[in-house]
Amino acid sequence: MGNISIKHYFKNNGSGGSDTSAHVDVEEEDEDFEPPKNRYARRQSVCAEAYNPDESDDEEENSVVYPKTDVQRKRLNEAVRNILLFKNLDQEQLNNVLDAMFERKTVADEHIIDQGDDGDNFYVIDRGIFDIYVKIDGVDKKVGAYNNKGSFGELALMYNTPRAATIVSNGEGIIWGLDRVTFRKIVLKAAYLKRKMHEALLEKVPMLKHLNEFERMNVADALESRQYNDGDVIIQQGEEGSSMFFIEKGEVSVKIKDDGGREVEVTCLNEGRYFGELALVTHKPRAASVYSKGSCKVAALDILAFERLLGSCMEVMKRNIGDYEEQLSKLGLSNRDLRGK
Ligand code: 1OR
Repeated sequence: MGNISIKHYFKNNGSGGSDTSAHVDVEEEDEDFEPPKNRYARRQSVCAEAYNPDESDDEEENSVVYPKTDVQRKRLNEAVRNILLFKNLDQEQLNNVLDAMFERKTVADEHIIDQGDDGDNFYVIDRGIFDIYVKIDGVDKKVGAYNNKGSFGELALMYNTPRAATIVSNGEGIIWGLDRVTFRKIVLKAAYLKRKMHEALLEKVPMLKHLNEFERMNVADALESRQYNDGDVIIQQGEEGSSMFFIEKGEVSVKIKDDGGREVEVTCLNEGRYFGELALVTHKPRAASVYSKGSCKVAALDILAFERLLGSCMEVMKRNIGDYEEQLSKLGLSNRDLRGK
């Protein structure tokens, strides 16, 4: 068990050429990743050439398409399912990326990447064990291994730096490669645009006004967009809470069951408003159900990121419980206990 943390630096496109490097922490949860058991197990901070889509020289080149059988496509879909960097892609972008990926069978002791080389491809693991070596005092030391899932090779492509580690196939395996140009043109650009969009959304949220730029950026990167259609349930009253939500587009309806079990609309929320924080603050079941009104798009922040990144907003959120209680009382539902321990 373990996780890989990679700090990304994107360049802010300030019009006056100001270079305020943005900083974000992307985490890829990978249950089968064995973390290195030494001082290098700590979070990595990588500060190198920043990504700036306006300066991207890769734009005009078209991606190659590697035809795949249905079986290959299925395996590839499965392999990329939990790759965090791909979560920012819309369906068309994902299809283009999958088209451009090529299958590579590996044999025992094959070096997929050598530390110090230039970056060519990003790799997603289909199956097999891949050992990670890093030069320490000039000697290759094994610092971890990927076990049948995960991805590697993104750092050199993101920052135009030499490969930071050596990756060796431990036995036979299968990986899917994605060339540098397509990786930068589609994957990196989508991650950059997602951050910008979510930062703009978070700036509109008064509760977050005392987060500094760096904190807001980390929240922006932790958000995951979700699309809902009219009537879809986003939150079900009584369930355990695992995320809070910021409304990116559209409206939601918040409903509470009255004492007869009938649902009563207590409020409607629109763009820039948030919901779903109460259960995360109080550690009690969801106090209301939330439905999409028409189509809506929300940005979800999971409970772990919530606790890690929004600690400083907790007091504001606790104070808001008073407002909820007031609303309930107006609806004659004041017997509800919203507050947790
Ligand atoms: P890359 O393009 O630099 C080597 O090519 C890849 O190995 C790298 O991207 C990462 O995807 C992957 N430090 C640096 N790169 C690592 C590490 C790592 N682990 C996996 N890669 N570690 C720090 C060791 C000093 C291990 C951290 C858990």
